[in-house]
Amino acid sequence: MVLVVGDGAAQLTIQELGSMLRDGQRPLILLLNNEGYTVERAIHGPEQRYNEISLWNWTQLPQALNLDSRAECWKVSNVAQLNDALARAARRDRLMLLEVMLPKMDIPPLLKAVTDALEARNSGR
Ligand SMILES: Cc1ncc(C[n+]2csc(CCOP(=O)(O)OP(=O)(O)O)c2C)c(N)n1
Ligand SMILES: [Mg+2]
Repeated sequence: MVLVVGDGAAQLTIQELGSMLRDGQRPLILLLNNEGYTVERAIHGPEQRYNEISLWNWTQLPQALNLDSRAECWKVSNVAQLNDALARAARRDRLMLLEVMLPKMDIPPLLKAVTDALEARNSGR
C-alpha cells in the first residue's frame, strides 16, 4: 500500500497513523512537505497567512502516536536520498514514512495554466 499525501491534508488526517501502527500495517507513506497549502497558493494569495500551516516534526510522529511504534522515518531532500529510502522501503518489513521536501511554489504546469486563466478572468482582463 502506498499513500501520497500533502502536508496540509496530513495535518487533518494523520491520527490514522496510530491505527495503522496498532494493526501492524506497513504502508509506504510519501508525505509531500511544501510548507502549506500550495494548490491554494496557486489559486489565490500565494503569501497569505491562511495558506501557511504550522511546521511539524513529521518524522517523530509515529513514536508520538503509538507507544509500540515500529516505523522507519526519513526526511529526504534530493533524488539520491529518495532513491536510498525507496530501496529500503522495498523490504516492506515495517511502516515507512518518507517526508519529501519540496519547494513551496513548485506547481505543475497544467495547474499553473488553469490558475493563470482564472486569475485573468477574475480580474476582468
Ligand atoms: C476539510 C477541508 N478543508 C479545506 C479544504 C480545501 N483545500 C483543498 S486543497 C487544500 C490544501 C492542500 O494542501 P496540501 O495537502 O499540503 O497539498 P499541496 O497543495 O500543498 O500539495 C485545502 C485547504 C478541503 N479540501 N478539505
Ligand atoms: Mg502542502
